[in-house]
Amino acid sequence: MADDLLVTHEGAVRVLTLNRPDKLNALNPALHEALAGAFAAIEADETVRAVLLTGAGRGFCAGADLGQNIGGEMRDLGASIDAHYNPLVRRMRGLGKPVVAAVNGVAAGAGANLALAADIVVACDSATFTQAFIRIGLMPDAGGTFFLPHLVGDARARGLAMLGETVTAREAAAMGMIWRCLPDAGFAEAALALAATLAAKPAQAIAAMKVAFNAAFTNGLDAQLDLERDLQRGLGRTADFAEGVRAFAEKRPARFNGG
Ligand code: T3D
Repeated sequence: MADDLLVTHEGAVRVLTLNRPDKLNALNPALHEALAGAFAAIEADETVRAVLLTGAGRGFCAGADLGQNIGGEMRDLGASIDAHYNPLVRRMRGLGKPVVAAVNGVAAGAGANLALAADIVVACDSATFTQAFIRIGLMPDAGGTFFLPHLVGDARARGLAMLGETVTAREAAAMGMIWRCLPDAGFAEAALALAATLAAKPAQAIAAMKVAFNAAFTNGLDAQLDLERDLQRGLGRTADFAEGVRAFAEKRPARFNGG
């Protein structure tokens, strides 16, 4: 259903709101299709400079919809991961624009890892994160076993995954799982302001950073130094770099246009 995902435009920010609040925005095939379509449109639209992903109601996302016969004997979870979860995570990480996850409530299972696939994760005080998979006999997917050790270290990653305990947004911020925990009051506005701030940054520099940070997960230092050199060489030829240096010399705020 088209309404499973609300797509709105706030200046240069495309806001994607998971909208199945009675199911804590659990992911079903229709919602996955809508997300895939929305991200494809964002990729193609030069006017979109940042993405804000959030949830309607009291949840961010409770992972896979368990009402869709997910435990059925004949269900191939690998096929569903291939069709939906892995392309979504790859798309978010590969997108040359910043993605902010605004975790407005419960984030469980693949819902938690969907948030961690964003570039910057903020969560409100009352939000929680649960690697709920173990509770139903599964292991983390949607990049969880990749993102978690990098974010919080191997020891905590294993504890979170194997015990399936819930951590508060404050705890998540303290252990480096997310960027910041923000007050409940005014959370949506604060998250949008953060996305708008990112949208106003030099777009090519942000895109280059995504390439570099993605590669850093697998590169050694030498390869990473070479990659930084190549990316910076490209950025040194951009209009935004010229404008940034000019603005510095003229002691005024820079006006970046993405060029
Ligand atoms: O093929 C594939 O798709 C494989 C991929 C798998 C990836 C995964 O994500 S596996 C993990 C799936 N998610 C979970 O196991 C989490 C299930 N949900 C919960 O454990 C709890 O709901 C929460 C801890 C997230 C929140 O608990 P609470 O007490 O705040 O809320 P609740 O009362 O449990 O849930 C509220 C409603 O949302 C409720 O519906 P009702 O009874 O009011 O009609 C509940 O059934 C529904 N809901 C919550 N999570 C899901 C869900 N409905 C469908 N699917 C869900 N995942």
